[in-house]
Amino acid sequence: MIEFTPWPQDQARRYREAGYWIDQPMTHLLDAQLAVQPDATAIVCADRRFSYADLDRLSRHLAARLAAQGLGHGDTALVQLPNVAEFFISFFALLRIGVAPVNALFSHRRLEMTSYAAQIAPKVVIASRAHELFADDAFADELRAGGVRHVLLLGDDTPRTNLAHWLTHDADLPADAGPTPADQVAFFQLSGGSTGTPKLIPRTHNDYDYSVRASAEISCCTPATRFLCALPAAHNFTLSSPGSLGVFHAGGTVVLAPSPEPLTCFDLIAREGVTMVPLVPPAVALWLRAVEEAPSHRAKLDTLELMLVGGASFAEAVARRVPETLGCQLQQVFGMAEGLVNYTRLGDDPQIIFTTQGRPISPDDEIRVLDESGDPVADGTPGALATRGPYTFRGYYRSPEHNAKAFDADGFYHSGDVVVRENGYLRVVGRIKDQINRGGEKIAAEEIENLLVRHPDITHAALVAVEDANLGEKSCAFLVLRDGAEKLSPPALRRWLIAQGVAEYKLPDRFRIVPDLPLTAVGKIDKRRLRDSLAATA
Ligand code: J2J
Repeated sequence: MIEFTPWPQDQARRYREAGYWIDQPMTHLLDAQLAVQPDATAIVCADRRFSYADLDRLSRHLAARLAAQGLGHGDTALVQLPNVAEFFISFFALLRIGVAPVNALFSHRRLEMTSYAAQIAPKVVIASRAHELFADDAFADELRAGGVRHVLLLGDDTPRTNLAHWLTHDADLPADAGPTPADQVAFFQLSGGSTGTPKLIPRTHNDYDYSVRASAEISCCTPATRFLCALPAAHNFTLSSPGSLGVFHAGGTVVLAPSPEPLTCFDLIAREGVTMVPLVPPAVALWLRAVEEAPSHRAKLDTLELMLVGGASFAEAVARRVPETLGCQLQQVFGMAEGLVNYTRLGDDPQIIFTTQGRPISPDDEIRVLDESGDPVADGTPGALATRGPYTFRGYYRSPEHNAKAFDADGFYHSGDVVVRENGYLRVVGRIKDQINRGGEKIAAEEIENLLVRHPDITHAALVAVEDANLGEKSCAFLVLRDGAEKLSPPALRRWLIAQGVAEYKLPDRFRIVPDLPLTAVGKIDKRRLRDSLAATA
């Protein structure tokens, strides 16, 4: 069994009675489609099409082969795949035999992957030869030496380790293989984080499945939904809000795109009759610009009905251009891999849709907006968001110290967001967590600061957000150098950081060498002053 912090019994009972937790493993979502429309298309991946029956069959083949190797309940997997059908095949295969995956992003590199592996000690790693880490065998060998039993690689030449080989039929699933119980961990989500090591979020079948089913209803997914998955498929937004899983639940089709680059996406939308797409704000800006510069593109978007926008703050003026320029409805989403997801509803007044980030999925999502001393603020006043509910987790994986800070005595998770609540709707107006939101990609300041001070010439480092017209925010590293150190150039610093194996989106966009870092009255680094100093010199 994989450890996690359970919900208190009275709340778990309440969530069952209300019909949120249905005590079914998430694989039920595929089983249901297999029963009613096995031949409907579940996934379009470049020139390949997978029916629900294909998805079921291939995931069973992989599950059976892994089960034959002795993998099952209590085991974990580390998966790193781009937006390809094999991501979903692997996901369902692992769920089928009760192996809990961490789905790393394709942009993650050695540091992130080794941190995840160290935390979960995976028995199997599923990755791609197309990723630099797996282009040769060095990292796979390192993983094996660390206890990983199987490394399966998309695009490998050797049958034994080629993922494609593992998708072929070998034996049927053993009768005693099956998913973990629905109230246990199904898989781990990744936290955007604000701490030194990337944290993992255990998600149970019951809680995640509820968020998926309810989201599919809120976004009106149906068998006719054709969903463009252009953001990383593993991200909580793309996976569950309503995400590919919500679309599978409704019996629709997921069309995979390698990235949100507008021209490729527009062609796919036209070719596949895409109706729904989730995007982060900088991608929306690219799509708007592409259509404004070449209005003939607009015709390719004829079938597009709904664009979901979330992950980072979205300016009202840009929100208003979505229906005007792209000809589809807008739904704002404010969610987090830890749980709580808010949506504007499709029938909401346009003013609500353009100016708020929605209201919670569930009537049982409890929201508190708190002042600095932890007391509730009046509606309309900004405050820190705290929440608990039927799909908001109760603790990061094996992180008692951080959990003691992230949760209060009532089990409310403090997300670090500053929000304003009015009529039940939330607007995200700021942040108290030490994180940079670079166009939806989250960077934990502490992780990069810890890395920077490992440089022999750097004694202190502070990473802060800088406003950016395209990405919303970029990052700036303030550095104090060792006495007598040579001046470090930004390209040299970036090269050094890349050599440390950190994901590229986490590289500071700017560097400032300073004689010292300003401190607050209590002796913490005064990041506000650092940010202000940037604004003053911008
Ligand atoms: C401002 N900030 C937002 C929004 C998230 C759906 C949508 C997004 C995520 C996600 C997700 C925001 N406006 N509309 O998991 O299911 C910032 C907040 C939040 C953090 C969570 C989903 N939507 N944010 O972005 O775990 O700061 O999830 O706490 O990556 O993103 O980040 P993440």
